[in-house]
Amino acid sequence: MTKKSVDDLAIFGGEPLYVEPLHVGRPNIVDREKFLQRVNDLLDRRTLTNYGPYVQEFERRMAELVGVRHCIAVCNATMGLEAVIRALGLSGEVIAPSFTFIATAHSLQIQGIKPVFCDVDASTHNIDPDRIRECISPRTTGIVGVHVWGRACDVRALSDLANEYGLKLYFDAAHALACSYQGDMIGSFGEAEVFSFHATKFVNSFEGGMIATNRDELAEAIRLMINFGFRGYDNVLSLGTNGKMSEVSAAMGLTNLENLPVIISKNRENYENYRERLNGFSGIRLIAYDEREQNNYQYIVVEIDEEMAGISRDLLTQLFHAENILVRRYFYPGCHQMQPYRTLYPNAGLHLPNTERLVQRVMTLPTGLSIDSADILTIVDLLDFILLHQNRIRKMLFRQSSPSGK
Ligand code: T4K
Repeated sequence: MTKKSVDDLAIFGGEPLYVEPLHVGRPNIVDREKFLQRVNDLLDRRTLTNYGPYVQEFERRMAELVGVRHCIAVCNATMGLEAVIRALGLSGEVIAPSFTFIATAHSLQIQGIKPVFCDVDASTHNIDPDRIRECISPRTTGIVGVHVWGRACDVRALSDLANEYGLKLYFDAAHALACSYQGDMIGSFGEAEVFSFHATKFVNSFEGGMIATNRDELAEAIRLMINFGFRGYDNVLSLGTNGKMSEVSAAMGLTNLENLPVIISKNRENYENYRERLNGFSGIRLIAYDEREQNNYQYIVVEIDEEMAGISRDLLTQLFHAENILVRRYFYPGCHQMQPYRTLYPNAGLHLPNTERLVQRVMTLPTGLSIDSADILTIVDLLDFILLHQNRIRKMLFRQSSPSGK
């Protein structure tokens, strides 16, 4: 630990612990040689997009991994969600969590469908099936579950509810590649599930997404939709858009997918390292992964209990950022507090007590291939130092902010 006194903290003018920022979602880049070889191949072939061989291989490998009949590669997960929503014929209202990345809600609203925000379970962070019924109205056509942090939703309870009310159920599985629910791989549940391969995800294709489904007709409709509705040359069968994944993205995705075990093993090592070191910190709780399931461990998520820890998540974030350790407040402030939802549904927060509480408590910490045990030690030591000296830190911050400097 390099901080000897509170004055050494970067927020008070000390040297930041890191010169280059330490990120939560630094892209994992593995086997550069293999990737570049694939880039050379695709350049030689001059097939850059439009369902080329790498996209086909990527889809095939994903379908094998997930155990579904169809995997459809798309340019990003947001486009994937939009295509699923449209192909399912959803309209009116769809029940969605607010504790998620904004794309879950936007992919509905942009198609004129109201996301009706449902509260999450305080311990799983996932949509709470017990709160779904109160969100159902005559306009409800669907439910979207998000497997937040890769921890599976209560799929069974959600499926039962969807069946009972005749609603379509689909999943935003952006975080959940290579994770399982009761032993079965995520990707095979509901009507469809959508994975993300954004640069910040543990397996990336620069930008990219994959729709997984066992429904033949749905897959067919989505394939048409993401390719302008084309079936062969000069033959457009339906309304569509351009949601295709490029070959270079698929080359990156394939290369990273081949190295999935290496990345997961590093994520797990980091997770266990954090768990060991954070053990015993009052008011700081690292979320647990169910070890009976398959997990990708791509997020290191802590909940800060301000009363117990004595310090708020936001002050901690500020102190870490000053040190160039860019911890994140995912998913602050919650979709319902972002536009256009904040204006459209100003009272949504009244029904979301767990969400409101979580967005004030959650902090995600750096992990991935670029983080090693020395970084984790530095991060946890800094946390320890801050907690120990929090009273003095607050006093100094107060003095800094008061005009007289006293
Ligand atoms: N559903 C859920 C539940 C999601 O979490 C997401 C995406 C989606 C749907 C939509 O998937 P996509 O349509 O994106 O495929 C990031 C990602 O941009 C976003 O994809 C992700 N969720 C979300 C959880 O995190 P931010 O706000 O953290 O900012 P971003 O992308 O700038 O990345 C954070 C840091 O990582 C940067 O400060 C710098 C570093 N970074 C980032 C990129 C892109 C790099 O070092 N290199 C890079 O190339 O959103």
